[in-house]
Amino acid sequence: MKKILILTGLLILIAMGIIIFQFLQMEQTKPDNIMEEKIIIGFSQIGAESAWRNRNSESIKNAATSAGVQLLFKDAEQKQENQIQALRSFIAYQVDVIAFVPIVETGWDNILREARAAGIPVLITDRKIKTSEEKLYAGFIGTDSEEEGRNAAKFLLKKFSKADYPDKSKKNPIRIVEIRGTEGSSPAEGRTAGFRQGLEGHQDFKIIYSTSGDFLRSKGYEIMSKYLDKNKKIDVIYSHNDGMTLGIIDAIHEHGLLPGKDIVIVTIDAEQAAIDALKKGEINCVLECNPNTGPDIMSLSKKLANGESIPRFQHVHEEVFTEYDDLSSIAPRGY
Ligand code: GZL
Repeated sequence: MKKILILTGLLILIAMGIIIFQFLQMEQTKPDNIMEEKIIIGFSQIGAESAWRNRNSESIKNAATSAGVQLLFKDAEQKQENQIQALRSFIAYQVDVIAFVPIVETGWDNILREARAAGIPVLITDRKIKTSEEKLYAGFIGTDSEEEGRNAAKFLLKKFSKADYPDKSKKNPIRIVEIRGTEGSSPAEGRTAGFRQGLEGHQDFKIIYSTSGDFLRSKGYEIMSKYLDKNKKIDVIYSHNDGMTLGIIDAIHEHGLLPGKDIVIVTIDAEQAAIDALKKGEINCVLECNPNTGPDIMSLSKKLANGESIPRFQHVHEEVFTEYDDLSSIAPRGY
């Protein structure tokens, strides 16, 4: 009798163990048809000033769809006040995460304090900001504008040191015109500073004119057209984005000069039109600035929404394409 009772008890214990194990297994593999609450991200984009910006917006929207994130996307039409309004509306809506491209570096402290008071983490993307308190935002993901500027200088040092320079002699000084991006934006600041760092100690390079074209093709054309009306003695144009460069190339053609030959051209972004011009010999160096940050923004935002920390600064991978490369191997740019 006693043996039967012990055996029965053992069988009950084994059965209970199997049931508990199966229950735990079920928790681990929750059927994916159970709707997880969607993370809500408020995203403020600066506008649509260039092909690069449009590609960046497309990358973010596509990534949000793939990640199953609810994206509140607002276009600021190039105005900081519209961005601040957008961020305030995201706070009122109590989004899980705020992400945005700061059109300029300064003027964000107050709205970031409001987000912090509301307990909403902020991810800065593409362009950087200057704040009085570093902890006002969780982290940054984007491109390294200073490195882009240094790489522009590095190409020129190579170009003008090579014996095959068109007029077979090294010009002295090498006269550089710089067309900068939006005043006060981190890419314009970084590309300006990095370029000068790269030319430091090379006295034969002289920046004879530098002005802002606001990353706009129309302004690149207008500035270069007016400059060439007065002075055609330029050896290099360093343009902070391909949009302005395409306008600059039009102006150079209209003034009877050959872009890429009479005037060496260095540009940043690597949109397809610039790569095509590089292949045609109208541009000499294209520095990639990677717009495809959507997937990274979504994975970082999900971490923030789950209360996890993220890297303070994350720079995306970028290539350098020059006239010395095998240009047939450049992958299509997608924009
Ligand atoms: C750079 C980005 C710049 C691009 C331009 O990170 O902010 O803005 O270089 C764009 O094409 O308008």
